[in-house]
Amino acid sequence: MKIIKAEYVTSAVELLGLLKDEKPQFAFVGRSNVGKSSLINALSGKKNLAKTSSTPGLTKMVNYFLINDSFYFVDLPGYGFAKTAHKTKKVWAKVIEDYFENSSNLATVFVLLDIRHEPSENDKMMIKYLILNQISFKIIATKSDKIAKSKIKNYLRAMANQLNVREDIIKAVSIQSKQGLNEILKYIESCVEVNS
Ligand SMILES: Nc1nc2c(ncn2[C@@H]2O[C@H](COP(=O)(O)OP(=O)(O)O)[C@@H](O)[C@H]2O)c(=O)[nH]1
Ligand SMILES: [Mg+2]
Repeated sequence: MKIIKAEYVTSAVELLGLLKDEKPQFAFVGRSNVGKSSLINALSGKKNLAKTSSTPGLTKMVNYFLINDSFYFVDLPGYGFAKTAHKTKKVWAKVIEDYFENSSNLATVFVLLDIRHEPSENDKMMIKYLILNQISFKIIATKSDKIAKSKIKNYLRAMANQLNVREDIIKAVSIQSKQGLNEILKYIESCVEVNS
């Protein structure tokens, strides 16, 4: 699949602003700075579609992008860096849960984790939340260009162990080397075909 059209549609800060539309949605979630906006831009082939870290305000919103007039990329707010004494307390924005609970047309959630870092408690909680709520998800290990090619597989295996998930749902991706981008596009294409 080639993305020939990608346009910003709207942003939401709360439940009321969430988009009501039948087209399938692919959501990108993960802590701030993990590379959500960059990945949306790289997949779309547009440099500034989703604003990257230089525009902090937008990272608190749910941002919708319509792709090829047929599905959405949804850039969700980052988890932030908040450290909490109460480990089990959910620290992600309420609008993230509002989004998951109210988007019946959610095709897949891409959970992004930096390939170099151990999964945080928030990452683990997010994955548990998605499993518990039977929401389809894939894990994306971002910034794979930051480690030696020969080590990527070991990093993915360690991440799968730490998260207690199957290795084959984790894909290494880089916007610099372009690793994994085509594979994600192919996956999205297969989901869109099923949904339409
Ligand atoms: N080296 C490298 N840097 C990346 C990659 N993806 C994102 N970044 C950088 O990571 C920073 C945060 O990216 P951004 O997309 O704004 O993260 P977000 O907060 O999750 O949306 C930016 O400086 C990006 O250039 C990647 O694949 N490789
Ligand atoms: Mg962002």
